[in-house]
Amino acid sequence: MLVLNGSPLSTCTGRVLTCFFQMGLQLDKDFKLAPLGDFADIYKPEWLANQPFGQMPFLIDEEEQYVIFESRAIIKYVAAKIGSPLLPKQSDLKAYGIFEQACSIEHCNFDEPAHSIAAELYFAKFHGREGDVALADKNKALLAKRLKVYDQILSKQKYIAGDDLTLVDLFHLTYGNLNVTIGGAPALTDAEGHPNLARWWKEVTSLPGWVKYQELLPKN
Ligand SMILES: N[C@@H](CCC(=O)N[C@@H](CS)C(=O)NCC(=O)O)C(=O)O
Repeated sequence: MLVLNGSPLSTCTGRVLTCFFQMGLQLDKDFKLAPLGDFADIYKPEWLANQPFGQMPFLIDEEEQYVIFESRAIIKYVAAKIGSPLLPKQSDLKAYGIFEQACSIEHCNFDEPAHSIAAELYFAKFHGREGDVALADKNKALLAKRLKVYDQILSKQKYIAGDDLTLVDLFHLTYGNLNVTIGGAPALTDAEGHPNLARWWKEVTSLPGWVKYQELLPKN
């Protein structure tokens, strides 16, 4: 059994759940979710033994007696294990190369500012501090500039890694959605100013994996 340790409320655990569902994995049949008792659990020695940075999620593959952390690595590991077509094969050199390029784009050009905006405008209050609005504004401007490049890329291809949907498209969902909600990334839904980006965003937010993940979240 694959056991995912983390909270569905966390964006990184949500990224894994979204991709698991999109790959056709079923909760409690193909994998289990081991939710946290308390958020502070991630700082305890038992957690740190599996995720030494004190973050969620991590995955235990009981069959292989193997532990892996980092949401994107967990997803790629499981995709390779089950042979998901959402992960290009290394033998398809060009598809593999552009997929890895897209993974770096997502992590460095998208997630970095998107994460920082969310940290200031949303997560700060959970850590008992005021969000730094000036820092959020700086990152909003940076993300806006980068999303213009996304719009150009998506004018030439359907998805971030070419004309086929891959896992990297789904990697964007949790932080993208949170940023749409808090006003961090208006370009994602701006069909007039960013038609290609908005077309892509509309499509990826309609994917069954994302819809199924949303169903796990509290309604409000
Ligand atoms: N790059 C890691 C980031 C993990 C991460 O930052 N997780 C957050 C929840 S989304 C967390 O555990 N934060 C608690 C903390 O850093 O104190 C991944 O993708 O798994």
